[in-house]
Amino acid sequence: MQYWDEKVETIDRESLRKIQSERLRDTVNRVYENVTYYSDKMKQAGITPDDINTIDDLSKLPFTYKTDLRDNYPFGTFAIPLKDVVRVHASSGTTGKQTVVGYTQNDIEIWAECVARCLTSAGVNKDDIVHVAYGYGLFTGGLGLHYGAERVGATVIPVSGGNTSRQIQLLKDFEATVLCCTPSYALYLADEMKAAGLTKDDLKLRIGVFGAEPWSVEMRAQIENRLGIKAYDIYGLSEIMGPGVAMNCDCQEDLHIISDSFIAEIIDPETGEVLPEGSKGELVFTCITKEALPLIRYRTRDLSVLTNETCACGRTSTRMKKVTGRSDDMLIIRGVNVFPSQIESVLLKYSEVEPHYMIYVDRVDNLDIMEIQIEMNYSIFSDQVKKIESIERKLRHEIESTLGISAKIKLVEPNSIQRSEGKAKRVVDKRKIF
Ligand code: DLL
Repeated sequence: MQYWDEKVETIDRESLRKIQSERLRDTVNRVYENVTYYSDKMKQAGITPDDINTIDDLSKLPFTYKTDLRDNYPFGTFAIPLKDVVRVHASSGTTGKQTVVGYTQNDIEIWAECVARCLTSAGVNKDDIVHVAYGYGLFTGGLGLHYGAERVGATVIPVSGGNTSRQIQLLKDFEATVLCCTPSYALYLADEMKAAGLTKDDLKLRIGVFGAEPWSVEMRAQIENRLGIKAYDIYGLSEIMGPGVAMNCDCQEDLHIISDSFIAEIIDPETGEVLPEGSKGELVFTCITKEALPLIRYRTRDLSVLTNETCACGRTSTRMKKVTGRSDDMLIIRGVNVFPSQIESVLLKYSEVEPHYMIYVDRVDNLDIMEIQIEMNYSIFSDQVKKIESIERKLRHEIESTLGISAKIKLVEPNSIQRSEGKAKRVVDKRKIF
């Protein structure tokens, strides 16, 4: 069994709880002192840092939501002066605004350690050649895996996303042994390899590090089979750190959470009540080693199940089951997070259309596709096709630049989209992920 940091990874649970409690106390003190947003929220809840002694006191603390980051956009939730922030990343917000996250030098070091721990648990070592096809940039995927793989001492190929034929050429020529990308892109790569007349024997891949979107065990079997690799699930989210919050070990069962940096809870998404071990509910994370953005009880909206039983691999950390969905309406399309409200905010700018729309998502030849049907209003209904097409084009450009991915736009007749009496149903997701 390979460990990155055996002492911490196999620590007894009582000692782990002690470390978690100490770090929680320290974090709560820091945010109370340095982040007005947190001190206000704690005062409203009638608590001070003195009320938080062990991790059993965690549930006294208020939740943090994605909207809290948006309301304090861009840097209002940082717990340190901006001059000490060495890196910023961002992910989709629920409206036009990005959710901005920051890191100190120490945060970057710990992130690299977390990812190194994850990669090692999947069997990656310094002899590996790691092809990183997650996007580099504001998205945490590329740089997160990059620093972790370098920390392991592997040879990193920072390819970023896109240009599939070049990806295949590089995988072949540089003889990569580890592929890091979204699981759907791994299958798409397999399709394109086949089309180019290549088989898995033309590559040297042995391990896949796949995440950033939900995927099933059946999909894992398919990828493993087609690429001749063992495929591992890596989980994370920008707000908490990025990739490397949790990862499969060699058992490929659940995902080990880096429990000395992140405390996980499962709650009922409706009531907020903490649920007992083994229940399915929404994952909530508290960061206990972060300096720039130590979020407290962050509502991920991801649905999972936790267990504290020691794994067959010997690791004692809390484990989470594969994420099986969300408790909100966020979609992940080609690895990009999309909120229907982002589309709505674009539509509201156009007088020719109504904010009545339907999003159809499907997976065709292992590639996610999205069509958005939008109601035009009577002002253009009887116009020439040319005018309607020109509005479709404008909307396509603006929606693409807002979401970061392309979508087919189709304007439909006024009043043709079904109105709902309760919560509007705006998404039809035909991808059968689970
Ligand atoms: O997707 C970070 C990441 C990059 C994880 C590369 C793994 C690999 P965000 O863009 O902030 O960060 O999106 C976070 O993606 O709340 C989940 O809904 C989803 N997600 C991430 N990993 C997994 C996974 C990155 N392994 C959101 N399984 C999260 C299912 C995942 N969903």
